[in-house]
Amino acid sequence: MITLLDYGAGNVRSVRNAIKRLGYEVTDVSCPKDILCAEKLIFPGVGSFGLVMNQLAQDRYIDPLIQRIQENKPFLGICVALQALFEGSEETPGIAGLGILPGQIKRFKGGQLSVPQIGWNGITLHKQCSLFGDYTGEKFYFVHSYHASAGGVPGDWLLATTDYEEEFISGVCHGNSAAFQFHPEKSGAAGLKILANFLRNEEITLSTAGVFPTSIKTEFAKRIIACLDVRSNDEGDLVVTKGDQYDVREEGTVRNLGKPVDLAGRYYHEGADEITFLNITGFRDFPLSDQPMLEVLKNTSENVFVPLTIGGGIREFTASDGTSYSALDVASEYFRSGADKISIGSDAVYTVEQYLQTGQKTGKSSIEQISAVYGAQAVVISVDPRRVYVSSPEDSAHHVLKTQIPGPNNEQYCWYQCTVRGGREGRDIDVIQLATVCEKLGAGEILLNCIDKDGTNSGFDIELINHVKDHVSIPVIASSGAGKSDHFKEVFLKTRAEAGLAAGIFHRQEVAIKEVKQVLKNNGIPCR
Ligand code: 1PR
Repeated sequence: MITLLDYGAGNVRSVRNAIKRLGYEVTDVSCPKDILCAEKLIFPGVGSFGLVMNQLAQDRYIDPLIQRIQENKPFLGICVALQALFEGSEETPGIAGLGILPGQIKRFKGGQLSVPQIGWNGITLHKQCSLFGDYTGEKFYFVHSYHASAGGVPGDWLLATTDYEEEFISGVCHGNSAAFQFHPEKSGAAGLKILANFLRNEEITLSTAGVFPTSIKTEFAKRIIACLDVRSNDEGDLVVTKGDQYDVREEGTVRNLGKPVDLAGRYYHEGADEITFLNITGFRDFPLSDQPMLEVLKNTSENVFVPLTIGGGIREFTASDGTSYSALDVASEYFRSGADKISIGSDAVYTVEQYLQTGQKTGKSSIEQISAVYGAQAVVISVDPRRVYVSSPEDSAHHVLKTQIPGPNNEQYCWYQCTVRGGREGRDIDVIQLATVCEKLGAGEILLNCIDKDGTNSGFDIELINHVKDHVSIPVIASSGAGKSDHFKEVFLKTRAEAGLAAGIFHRQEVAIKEVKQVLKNNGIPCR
């Protein structure tokens, strides 16, 4: 029986699912005594440092946690739970951590690489640890803006470090207590192996016999994401569909490219680094009454151990019985059902329009509310822009760029207009306004679609991606237009996008994910 410290924030369903998948029962901590009595305790830290520490204090869990670790009882901390072992964090100054390890958690400075770090990275082991078995350089999934600096951790705790422009602590271990900055439950087979070793063995063993630190270079990987646009077809079944420039109907009927749970499972086994579901009719159907979509998420998270993003319909809503739901309520239900990140489309556009009128943050927008509770890294903005050609930069008040792809009347300039309601309605706001304000409001990542390119198989819109990347410091996912493996190579060689997303070529089995990865490897582009 494994005990889980779930204090109700974020996605702990995936940890639960991973434990169950490995054949163990899970019980929850319900009082301070459970922390001391648990045979094995897993603490999946989700949310901000302050939120975690305040919740632990409120539940009177701080002293038993410290006591458990001091008494050397099996303990595994994940992500913010590693950070909580330290004295405090720049994320929430003035709030004390558990103080088992010295020093403060710091924010990544950011430079060439985006903050948060979202994606797969390797580790350098500083000793042999039974949790890893024979480590041969597998990558693990990280998602964080704050980190413990390498150097400050006592040698008897130091287990693993990772480079992300600066070297940080990715693993600590002392006696039977271990904690990782990465998410084993989201790191595919490599992560499940760590969890299995923790669950199976009575004790964690450490040894410095051998050559340490290991010489394996840690390298941040470019992600390949499979995207599933989901909606009900005319028979009422939830299907994966795919449009051409957002038109998902063929001869009047909604294209059916397969069942969402089956396809997601297939992509996981084929090596997708992440899976995104977009509920493409979410703008008109209220997601919380869309139980089949929530079931899709729940069922997928039982079998898929890489990050899951879900978008569609994240906004406030008043149901027919008069009950009001905030965007945070909708997002929370998605997180509880297994999502690691949520993606906001139309509502982000309306939020930015309002912000541009006043220049004031209200704290009430979906982006701000969800980011405050779940962290910036959990909030993706899905942008649906289309090109608007102009003859000269003076012809528009928007962010205009000179393009190598002239317009129908040989125009040499264009700007990218944001749309809402699945591309049906253009708004007077450009992609740079949208991306920069969303970053300011607390978004952690941009999913950059392109209506002109969607479904065309003609390659990503390199100009658009560079245009956005030049204006934001959060990660950008390049989306729309992939037609062959070389398009991923092109996007990673010509832009600084952190991830490439595709739908049609994967659904139609024209290109396999492992083929894409092989092309990246052959061209020296790091990938998992
Ligand atoms: O506005 O918050 O309810 O979110 C709705 C979400 O649904 C948005 O993220 C929006 O992008 C998406 N969406 C709405 N309508 C459509 C449609 O296709 N009719 N799909 C749609 C957007 C675009 C990509 C696609 C890539 C790759 N799909 O996600 O997967 O373009 O395609 P490709 O590789 O085949 O070229 P809200």
